[in-house]
Amino acid sequence: MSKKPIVGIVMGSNSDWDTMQHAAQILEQFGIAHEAKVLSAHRMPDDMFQYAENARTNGLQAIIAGAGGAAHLPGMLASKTIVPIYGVPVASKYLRGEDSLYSIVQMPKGVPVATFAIGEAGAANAALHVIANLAVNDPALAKQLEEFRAKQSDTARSMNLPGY
Ligand code: RP5
Repeated sequence: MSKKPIVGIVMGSNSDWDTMQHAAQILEQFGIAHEAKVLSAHRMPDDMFQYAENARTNGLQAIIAGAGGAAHLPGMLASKTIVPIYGVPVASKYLRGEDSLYSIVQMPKGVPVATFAIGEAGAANAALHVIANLAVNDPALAKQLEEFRAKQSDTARSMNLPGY
């Protein structure tokens, strides 16, 4: 993307990319300038704080943060910036992402993280939610989102079941 990013997609490890790429694909599809990078809360905490501290001045309007296991990245970003954080629990090896979900969703009162479903649906929906928020003040984007939803409805309507 050559335009200055307005949405950041960050994740704890490149092993999260299989999941998080679904957020990137949606933003790409809607033509939203974004960046994607590994930013680990535990392995590179200073970088994480710097990213959060500079997010607003760098022009970010939303940050989609994915992590698995002890998934502290979304919450810690939220503690350092008022840019809205959209948390995506990545499925973990042993607890299949329930640990990630609980780590992200149970924020203390006053420091919110909008938390989505575990995995691919959560990543895609986080991006769609960012788009819905941007569309509030962007009629062209709102039209695009309406069209996306209408197409989805058509697909569901044309679904057939074997024998019916
Ligand atoms: C978390 O630990 C990452 O978000 C990832 O989901 C998980 C495992 O990371 P790797 O060991 O695969 O790098 O920090």
